[in-house]
Amino acid sequence: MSDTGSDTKRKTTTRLKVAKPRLYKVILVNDDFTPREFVLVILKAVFRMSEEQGYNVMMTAHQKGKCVVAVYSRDIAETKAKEAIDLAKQAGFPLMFVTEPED
Ligand code: NFA
Repeated sequence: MSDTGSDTKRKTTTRLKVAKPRLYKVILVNDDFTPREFVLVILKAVFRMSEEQGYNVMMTAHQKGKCVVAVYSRDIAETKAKEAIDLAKQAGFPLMFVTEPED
């Protein structure tokens, strides 16, 4: 006799989709106090930007109020933003970075 009892029957349902982890933008916020050259140092050191990339991001924030620096997993985005803010604070500047999820 065939046995289809619950003790031997296997579960065959599968999940069709697993949500992808959301990515987060790190955004540089302009202020009136942090020197341009210091912003550039931070962008190069923390976000591994070239002189040219860093200059363009710094100037965009300077002129428009803010600029997306890069996109990372939530953990990396928050860690890098905090590192950058802490370095600025140690140097006596109010430089600010914020993170927000990508659409
Ligand atoms: N606005 C700052 C200045 O004129 C430079 C700056 C750029 C600060 C981008 C913060 C972000 N010294």
